[in-house]
Amino acid sequence: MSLSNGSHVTKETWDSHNKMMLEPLAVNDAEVFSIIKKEKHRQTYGLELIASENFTSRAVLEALGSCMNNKYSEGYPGQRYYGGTEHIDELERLCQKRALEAYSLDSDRWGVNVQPYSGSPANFAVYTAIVEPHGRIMGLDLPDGGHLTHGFMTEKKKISATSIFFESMPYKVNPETGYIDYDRLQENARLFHPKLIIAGTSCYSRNIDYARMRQIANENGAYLMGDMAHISGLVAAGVVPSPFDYCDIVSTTTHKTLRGCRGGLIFFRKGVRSVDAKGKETIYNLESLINQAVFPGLQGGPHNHAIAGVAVALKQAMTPEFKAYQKQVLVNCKALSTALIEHGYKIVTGGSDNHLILLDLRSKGTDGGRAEKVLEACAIACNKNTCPGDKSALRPSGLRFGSPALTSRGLLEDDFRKVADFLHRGIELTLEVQRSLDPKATLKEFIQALAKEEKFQQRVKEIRAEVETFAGHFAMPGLPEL
Ligand code: DSN
Repeated sequence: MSLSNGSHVTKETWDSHNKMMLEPLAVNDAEVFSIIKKEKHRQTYGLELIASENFTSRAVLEALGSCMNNKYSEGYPGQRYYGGTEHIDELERLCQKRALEAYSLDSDRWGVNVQPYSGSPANFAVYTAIVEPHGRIMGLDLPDGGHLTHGFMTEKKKISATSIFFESMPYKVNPETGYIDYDRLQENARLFHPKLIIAGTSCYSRNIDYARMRQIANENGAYLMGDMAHISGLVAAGVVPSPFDYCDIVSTTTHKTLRGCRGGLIFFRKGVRSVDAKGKETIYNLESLINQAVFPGLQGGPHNHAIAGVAVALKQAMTPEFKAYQKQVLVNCKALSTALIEHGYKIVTGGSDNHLILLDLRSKGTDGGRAEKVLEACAIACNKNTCPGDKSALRPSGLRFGSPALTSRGLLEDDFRKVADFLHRGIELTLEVQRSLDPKATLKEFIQALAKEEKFQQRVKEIRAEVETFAGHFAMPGLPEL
């Protein structure tokens, strides 16, 4: 049978197609639905301590799951390569306006691009915009707490595209104190003459001295870019120093402390960059360079559903509730740090100014990889991380913990002290498993012993059951079901 209009599609198939397009996920794809449900259960009944993660709000997820997903809109508001973009233009302009407002930026002095798909593409867009191929970039080394995109390479291999397409010279933290070694950065910058210095981190628990980095950039005529991905929510709330006071460019993701959906933003200065001794002004030309680098340089159509979600998150970031949340993130992180120190652990730099801490397990005789596996089995998510002075990135000595996600669920200081107790029990178990093995046992052998030995599995079960009961008491932001 075919449709009366001559189509080759049968009525039955077409009715079925139309029904399929309206079915809820649970009916339409039980397999994906069930995986999402399992992940929802893991998030709800586990302790999420990954410093870069957060639980976004229901409103953000609704915007993200909206019809904005359907629209192509290459170009920028008012200058698109597709028709039908009037509402997309309105949305993108609103998102830009909110981004500037959330950081109290004057639109005559700053602009923003809200199209980057996430932080890594945002950073690469900045580099391609203002640094020529093989131009020089200095960022914090990855093993010292920097991000891959800040130019990571090893002795053997250039890992990040930043180090492949540009010349990267990292700066480091002082291995004794764990603080950024600004003197050494200054010395090396005088030799290397970078075009761009990046003030940003992925695992650093202290405030960055942006004034000092500005001074070093100025000595070399370099641009200073702040990558505030980890701390952008804290910056919006005004509870940590702002990179906007000193940087020419600021990049960020939108889903960490800012608590939106996944996305990226690039802020750039406009107007006068410098005035020479004769009073001659140099004007920034970052706006067109950065906009062109994002589109058409690196990306195609913007993810308009993500821009909608980011706009919602930025509105939330301007509320008193958000500021209270960010203050609690800091207090909770300090409570966690203090409780772990009381349990006898060493925290790199001795504490934290922000949302994360780095636990150094060297004095305990174990490492981050083994402890991460045991904690994961106990329904606690965190990640292994190198500590300053680690000889090998293959066996990182530390664990990174962050307070943003659990604070979004309503945990307070006493709850974080309880979290510290769970962590301590997990690490004690790690040490026991390790003691049962040859000191040279590999991580694989460690994991096998943990999974095989009845007495270890019993302990995991006990801790996990307590963690799940504890975590299950706290609200889970987001959509009720998924
Ligand atoms: N993956 C993020 C982090 O964990 O810090 C950075 O992109």
